[in-house]
Amino acid sequence: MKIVSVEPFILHVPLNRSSISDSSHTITHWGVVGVRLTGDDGTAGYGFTGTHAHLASDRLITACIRDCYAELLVGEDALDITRLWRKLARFPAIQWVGRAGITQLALAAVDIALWDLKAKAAGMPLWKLLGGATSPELEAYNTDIGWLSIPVDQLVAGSLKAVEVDGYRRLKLKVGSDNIMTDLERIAKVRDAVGPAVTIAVDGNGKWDLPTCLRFCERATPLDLFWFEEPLWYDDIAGHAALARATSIPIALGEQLYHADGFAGFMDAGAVHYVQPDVTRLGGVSEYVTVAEAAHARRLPVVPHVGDMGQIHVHLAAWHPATTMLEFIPWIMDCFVEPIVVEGGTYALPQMPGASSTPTEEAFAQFARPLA
Ligand code: 0YR
Ligand code: MG
Repeated sequence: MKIVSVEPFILHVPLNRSSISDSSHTITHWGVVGVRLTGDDGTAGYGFTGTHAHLASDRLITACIRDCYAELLVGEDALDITRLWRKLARFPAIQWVGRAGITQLALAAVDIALWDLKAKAAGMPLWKLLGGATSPELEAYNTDIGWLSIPVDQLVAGSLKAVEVDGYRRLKLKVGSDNIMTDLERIAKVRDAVGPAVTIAVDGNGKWDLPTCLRFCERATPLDLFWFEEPLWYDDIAGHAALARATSIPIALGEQLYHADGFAGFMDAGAVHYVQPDVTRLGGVSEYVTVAEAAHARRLPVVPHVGDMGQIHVHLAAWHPATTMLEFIPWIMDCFVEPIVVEGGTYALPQMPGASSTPTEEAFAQFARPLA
């Protein structure tokens, strides 16, 4: 199937409340920044990365697709994904200015669109094409109840509702306040409310330094935290290794890493226990698989971060044997032809051909932003 057109797009989708904050970001919209690749038989493949809906930087991503990658794709066979990925990722002049950041996010959008096309051409959902589902049950953990911007009474009420009404058995709470006692009190109140059987992970989004994390972990240990995510600056392998040695709380990270090499560094240093690759940042499915396999070879669990809000990761998670749970944030699901479905705290398997990455016509009509 020859690629005949490469059309980037930007959608800015409003969140389910006016804004949310973690320790490092405050956002009002989620950015779905991607590309439609059309084959000569008329099939369209869609891929996208996830952003904080900042129009100027989103346009750098679509400009990279339009001005750098498009001419490398048009006329090529869309099914030769491995070769095409290398053609784009290793194109000397682009690699020189890129390799991480904008060019890698743009590459992820293209690669996911290629996999969507391939799965559509094969007439099966991506998880089936990759090898079939191995998780008997893909558990969802709820991040959307736990933003740092949620006042503590609402945090407790939302956690209780997620457990008692919606059936979640796993929650994640944001931490990273100026005073660790604020965070400890918030977690303790949730723990009191939901009881010992519900797992509670926390996510620092890279805000604190090592001494702060050490103090926090010592005081948080009785709260039985499932993991401490991004406790320190994203690339600090030695710091995470030191923290991992000092605490019994498992370390999770990976959402800000661009390559398998970074993951290998953390794993070799014993600095990560829950490995969190994100296909929308790693340049696409092939690099994601490299990370998942490297983790699996070390028998570490893989729990992807959902820059795509789970649309594509549900396929990767259902397929890959190192993954038995997946983050859930319900921000953009209404924008897709086949939205993710979570019931009773469990993800449903997608059934339509493709990667569940096709936005609806209504989503384009409502949320598309101009590329220039
Ligand atoms: C909001 N999930 C995360 C969101 C999320 C961030 O800034 O992007 O909290 O990516 O850390 O685990
Ligand atoms: Mg996180």
